[in-house]
Amino acid sequence: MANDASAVFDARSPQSLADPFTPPADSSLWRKNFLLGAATASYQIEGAVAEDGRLPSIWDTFSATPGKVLAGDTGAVACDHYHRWQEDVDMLAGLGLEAYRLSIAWPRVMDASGAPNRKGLDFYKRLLARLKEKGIATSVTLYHWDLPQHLEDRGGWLNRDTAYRFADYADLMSRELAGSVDAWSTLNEPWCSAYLGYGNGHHAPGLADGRFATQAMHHLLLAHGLALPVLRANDPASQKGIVANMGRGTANSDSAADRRATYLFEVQHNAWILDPLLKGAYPRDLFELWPGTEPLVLDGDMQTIAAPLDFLGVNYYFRTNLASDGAHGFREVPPQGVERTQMGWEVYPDGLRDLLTGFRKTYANLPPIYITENGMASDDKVTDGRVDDTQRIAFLKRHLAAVDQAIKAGVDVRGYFLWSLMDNFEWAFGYERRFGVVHVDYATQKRTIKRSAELVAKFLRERKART
Ligand code: IFM
Repeated sequence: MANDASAVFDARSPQSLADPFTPPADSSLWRKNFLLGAATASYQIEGAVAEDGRLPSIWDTFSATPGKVLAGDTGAVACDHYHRWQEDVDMLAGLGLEAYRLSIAWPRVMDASGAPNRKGLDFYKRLLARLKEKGIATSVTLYHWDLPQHLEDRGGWLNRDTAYRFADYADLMSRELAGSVDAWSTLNEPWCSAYLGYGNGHHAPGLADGRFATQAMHHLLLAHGLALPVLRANDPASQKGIVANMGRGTANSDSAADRRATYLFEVQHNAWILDPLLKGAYPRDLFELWPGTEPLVLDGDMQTIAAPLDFLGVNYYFRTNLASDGAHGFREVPPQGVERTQMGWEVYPDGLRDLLTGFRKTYANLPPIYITENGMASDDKVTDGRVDDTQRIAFLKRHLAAVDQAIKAGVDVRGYFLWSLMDNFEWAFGYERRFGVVHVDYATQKRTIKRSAELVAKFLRERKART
């Protein structure tokens, strides 16, 4: 296998000049059953935070707290998708995207007593019906970080009861939306909810204690495990899974200490989530890294968490280069002279391939995989009505080549979702960081299709024409 996924893209070749995106003829991406779509999340695009009975979420509270989000941005208006959803679905369809991954705002669809909020539910019913009408497959995430604030007021993910409230929410949603969802994901990126939300405080609710992080993770995973059988019972025809952000570590040197540090980094980012889901136990090395943080686990919890999955959603963005910290942990050693994105994240497509092939070796029961997020932020500007996002085009091409390599190495990858359909509220970075393949002018809410999206659309048209 080539060592560098970028090797398949030679920017100087005549083919690349004509079309810097279209995958080579032998790429598995030409398979018509490889799903190509785009993803978003409720708080990042919907806006309308106080409309039609929506309750406050932890991100409303956090973003309203001075100093938490760049430039004091909030999701109050975001991309105004709550009002512009028809135009946005038309845009997805116009691009020929085959699938759309969206999330439901829990505080929009349930009141504090657990009763349904009909107006909020109707919004998602209309949206999903329209997607179906357009022939776009629907991948729905139940929890993409917007926990109702009233649940946080009772301890949030530190309170075991939140896991049971989540199962009630999953029950309501899967009864109401049965038949209109192709794939349900329980959680998006529990690592971020637990570690950034409760471990270091960079995300809502902004708490910072290592013991909180592991306990919050346990309750998140328990919530997932409790929701799965509910989803299966209410909506048997759909696929059920979970979405996790996975971290690729590389060792700064070949020393045993640096290799051990890299291993521990991946335990903290990947095995912390995948071991309970796929092996029914937390990795013991996690508690070597974070002594004294073992969560309270009740009898039966691990069996609940390890219920079989129909798919695993993998979100991938960059790698982290690591060395030993001289004690029992790791420290980051940022490589010099490498390509980076607007986030400062290194462009490293090989990491995606290596993670996928590594998971296949580690987990005998690895379910089929969807790349549920991959993409990059750049400081895109509209010039003469166009956005030429050259760096993103090469980024996407190279990461899709890495996916193709993983498939050829035997990993069952079924699809890929661009993060994101459109520029949106990038959490603690507000609106400055633009991840979309569609540009959003936040003053006018005008959407402008970027060159990357045009090229993805061109490829999809060509693929369709061949079948
Ligand atoms: O915008 C986020 C998304 O909500 C979760 N995954 C990572 C993306 C980029 O940071």
